[in-house]
Amino acid sequence: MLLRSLDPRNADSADAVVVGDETLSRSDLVGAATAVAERVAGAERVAVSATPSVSTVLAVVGSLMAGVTVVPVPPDSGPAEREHIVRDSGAVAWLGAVDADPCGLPVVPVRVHARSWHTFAEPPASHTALVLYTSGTTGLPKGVLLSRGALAAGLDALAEAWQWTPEDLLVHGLPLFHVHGLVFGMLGALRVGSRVRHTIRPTPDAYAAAGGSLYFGVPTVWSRIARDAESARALASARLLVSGSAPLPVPVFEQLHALTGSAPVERYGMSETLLTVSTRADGERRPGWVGTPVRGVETRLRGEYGAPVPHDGESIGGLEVRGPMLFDGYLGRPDATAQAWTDDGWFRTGDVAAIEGGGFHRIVGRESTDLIKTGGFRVGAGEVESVLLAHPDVREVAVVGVPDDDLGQRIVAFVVGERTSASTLTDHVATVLSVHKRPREIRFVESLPRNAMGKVQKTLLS
Ligand code: MCA
Ligand code: AMP
Repeated sequence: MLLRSLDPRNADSADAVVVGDETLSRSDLVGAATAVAERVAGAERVAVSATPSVSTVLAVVGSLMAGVTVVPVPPDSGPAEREHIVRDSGAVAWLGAVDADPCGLPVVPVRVHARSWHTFAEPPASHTALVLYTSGTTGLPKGVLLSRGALAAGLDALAEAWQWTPEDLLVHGLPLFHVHGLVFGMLGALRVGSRVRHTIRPTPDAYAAAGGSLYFGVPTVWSRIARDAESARALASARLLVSGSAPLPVPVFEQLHALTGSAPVERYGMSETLLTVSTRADGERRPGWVGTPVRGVETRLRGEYGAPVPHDGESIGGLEVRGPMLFDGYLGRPDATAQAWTDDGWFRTGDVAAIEGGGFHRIVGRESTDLIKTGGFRVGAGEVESVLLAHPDVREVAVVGVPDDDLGQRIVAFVVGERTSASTLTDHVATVLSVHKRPREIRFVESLPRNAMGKVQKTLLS
């Protein structure tokens, strides 16, 4: 059973899932999610506007019970991004409320107080549980197909690495439309059987007040906590503080260690691979390093033209992984799917790394400057550039990620064109794409640096 703790034979738990000020006992969750399952059973795929709410949890859990594939949609996505996700995924309905729908799909309500005790047969491990949309370097976001089997293997591997048990109280406030918040942070708790408390936003105050034993955050969350000594000290009683989705700066690691008395656990993952490398609850935690492969995962480094790179802790190469938690491909994109794997069956992460003889990994960066990580969100430069180019005041544009103390990288757009106000252009991006894809800065320039072939040299822009 994918969400093992929801087996009705298990003992109840009064506060199995808390989202903001909404609480579900385990039996509330099973009853209400089964009522959702009864309403959607038979549909192939449904879209969920994944607000941080109990309704989102019920929509996802109910669909998984009924063997219906879920397409989580960022609730702040603009009409063009939303339309792309809905059409590309083939979702046949919205499950739960949605603010605006450019596609006019029917809406199936999620009733928090409905109850059903019907039982559904467990769908096969090969069945697609989730289609998660994620940005590439160019073009529109692609749908990552994650099977039930991949989720189960991925969640068991991280539970083992972190000694995550039903005794834990997991706390986080991450978005429920990405792997980190939804898969690890919600489905993980429901598989392990620990309680989970979602704080709506991942603020230092909310984390400090939640009294968890296990906390998840992206580095931006941890650096904000490290700057708020009182909130950080309140986390001293937690068992594990886990950081991932982007590099955790070494000074933040050290401040957290000093303020809380425990060194954070760093781990590395991707929407396509779930979590593949992590430091362990019972192992070394080294600032700047993300640990060793989790159970079932193998990793290797490859140089240009596929030459092996030694695992000596110094040499860097393209990181390739394989394991039972990998995705099944990009929906409807056989070419992109084929390109993602090597001929001998390893997934190319697109990240550059070094691996020590003992198996410790250091993530050095991305192979392409066109994938930006801002506040832990993955944003394709090409996607933002296309939207800006469609604005009448923009003739040429280059979007880059510039180092930022708070966000890791911040999105900056270099624009050649009419010197319109910067907010006109950022607002334009937010009306088409998600809010976090807005450039933080627009810099108007006379021209973009290009090489002899006419290609923009992004490394000269910062
Ligand atoms: C944001 N704001 C802006 C702009 N962007 N205003 C003007 N121009 C902009 N370009 C607004 C916001 O709407 C917000 O307004 C206010 O500024 C503060 O925004 P921000 O600094 O972004 O803070 P935040 O909204 O608190 O966001 C920081 C965050 C967020 C909470 C850390 O970035 C976040 O939730 N990140 C998590 C991403 C994540 O889960 N990634 C996992 C991917 P207002 O206050 O009015 O709303 S999965 C993954 O990576 C793999 C699998 C893995 O390994 O985990
Ligand atoms: P996403 O698809 O949003 O899951 O983003 C995956 C990418 O996030 C990876 O390819 C890495 O570039 C980055 N990432 C995730 N975890 C870490 C980490 N611990 N350190 C450095 N980069 C990370």
